[in-house]
Amino acid sequence: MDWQRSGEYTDIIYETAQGIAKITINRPERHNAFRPRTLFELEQAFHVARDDSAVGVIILTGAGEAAFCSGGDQKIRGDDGYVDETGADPVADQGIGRLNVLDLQVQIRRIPKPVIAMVAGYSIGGGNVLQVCCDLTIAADNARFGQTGPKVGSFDAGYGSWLLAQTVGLKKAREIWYLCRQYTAEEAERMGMVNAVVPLAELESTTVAWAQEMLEKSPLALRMVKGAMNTVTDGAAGMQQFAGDATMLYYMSEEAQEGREAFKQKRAPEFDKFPRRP
Ligand code: 2NE
Repeated sequence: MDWQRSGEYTDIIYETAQGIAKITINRPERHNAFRPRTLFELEQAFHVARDDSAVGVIILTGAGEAAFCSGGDQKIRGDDGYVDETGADPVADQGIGRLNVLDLQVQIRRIPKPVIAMVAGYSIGGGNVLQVCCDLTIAADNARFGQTGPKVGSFDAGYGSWLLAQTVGLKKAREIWYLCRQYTAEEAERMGMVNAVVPLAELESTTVAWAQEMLEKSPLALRMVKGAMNTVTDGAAGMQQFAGDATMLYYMSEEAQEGREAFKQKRAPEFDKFPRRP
């Protein structure tokens, strides 16, 4: 793939090629642990990918072969969240403790395009929660999955526990969180936490092939199916997302456009010409 790099980032890399956006967490010296700045940049990159109508599928990955992501950067963890060094960035660095990975999890869940986690090496702690939030996961055979929260004085009692339980079942999710063990890629596949395991050398080509297969499908159909998977469990927020999609589709109909045109032309709308469907 001839990846084209764009954007000004320090902690991530944003690239696109042939309808795919690839977002790479680029802190390999810390096994791609994230700090607030990393998450602000990831949010920005996902926003760019969402807005780009040429992009149909998004890949989230980590730099290097040793880690996808090792969660929150414990070396900059303060007493009320993760704190960037002061001075480097006027927004991220205010000495304020943040847990802004939670915003990213919601963003991945709501973005109306499939997101694939491409996992080589460690997928640990908050990093594993991120891959759980992605629509699909392709793992290299060197991948290792696990939660560490109760070992390092942390937990993710939101998507990190509930969505994991929905994905692998309650008993297994409890085991993963209570024991803080690591699991191989094959074990993760058996428990339904990843879709496929491939040799490390084939990780990107396989992930791209899965993305290309989805790019051949109807974008609106994929959008609606993704939304539908979340509607029931996301309550009012899920309904609001689905209703927003329904509104978008209605706006695209001649019936809705007749209402708009009638208003602009200062006349009564002629809705009679549209069928009242059974
Ligand atoms: C991932 C793991 C198991 C790898 O172990 P190993 O032995 O292969 O590598 P090593 O030497 O531990 O790591 C390599 C370098 O990366 C740093 C290490 O400190 C080391 O650098 P040096 O100290 O040698 O300079 N590194 C790795 N992970 C880091 C991290 N998360 N923060 C800062 N530096 C990190 C092993 O490294 C490990 O267990 N890492 C910690 C995993 C972890 O506990 N993550 C946080 C969970 S809590 C969380 O993510 C969270 C949440 O629960 C709720 C909200 C938000 C976040």
